[in-house]
Amino acid sequence: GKVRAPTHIISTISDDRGEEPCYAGVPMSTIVEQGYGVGDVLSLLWFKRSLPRYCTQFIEICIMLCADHGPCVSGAHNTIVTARAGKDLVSSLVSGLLTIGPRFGGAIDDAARYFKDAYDRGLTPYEFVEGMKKKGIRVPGIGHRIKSRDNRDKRVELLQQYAHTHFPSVKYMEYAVKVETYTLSKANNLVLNVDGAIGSLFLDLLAGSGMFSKQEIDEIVEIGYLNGLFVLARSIGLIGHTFDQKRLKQPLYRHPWEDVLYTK
Ligand code: Q5B
Repeated sequence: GKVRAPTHIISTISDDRGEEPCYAGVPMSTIVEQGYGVGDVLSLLWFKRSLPRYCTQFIEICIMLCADHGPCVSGAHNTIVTARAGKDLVSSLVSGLLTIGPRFGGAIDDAARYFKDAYDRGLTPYEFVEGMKKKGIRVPGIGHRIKSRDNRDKRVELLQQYAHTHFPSVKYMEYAVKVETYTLSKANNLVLNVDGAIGSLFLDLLAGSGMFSKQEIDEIVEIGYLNGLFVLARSIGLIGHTFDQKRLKQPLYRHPWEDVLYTK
């Protein structure tokens, strides 16, 4: 009989061999004709399934809310400096993306991991936060440079409002809010930040939608899908900053001497 040579690549999310490309088995004509949105496409390509409308709308809200946060944040700053050095779009974009990590925008996966572990183990916020402190780990999803108890992050409020209205359960988000109440008793800026809000609410989406098995949820959290939301979203803003600098014909950036402490 025929012997199939072993393939070098296995792929399960998309197929371009037929008349039209398919995302997780859904043909492009269906995607266009049925009015799928970016949230639906992301669900097909990342989770290999169609999710209910309230979930895909939540994903789209995350993308819109995280698309940009001004020129002063780490990512935009890198992109602006790179664009002003005369570099191309892709270089400017990736230079901004490379700042996304545990301190900036890339705390969503760890927030989901730690909040899930703490909630599932029944830890009180006190036990959780003090346990993290003993280990010398900052609580991912908590703290912000400019947001505080008196200057709340509107993005977090909008996500919470949406989830309260549409999600069947918000147990992880409520736990994150209890953690925030405790951390705010320590310092004014230890608020639940946008990473923490998305991390905890995505746990609620995964657990409450009935679309994922427990094993699948554990795998998603372990692999770490959720920083991808910030990377995807912020790419929109970083591309915008690149075009902005080019349009403004901004010269090479040089940081002022006065703003550097030269010391031995
Ligand atoms: N302390 C975000 O710190 C920041 C603590 C903490 C326990 C914490 C910090 C942090 C976890 C990572 C995280 C996402 C670095 C942030 C984002 C997107 C963004 C960005 C934008 C956008 C801010 C002062 C004292 C120290 C610390 C203690 C701080 N955080 N303790 N758990 N989580 N958070 N990142 O203000 O005793 O003096 O040593 O790492 O969730 O990135 O808009 O800018 O859309 O672009 O620099 O919103 O919170 O404070 O480092 O001087 O710390 O607070 O141990 O205590 P800061 P520091 P002590 S959202």
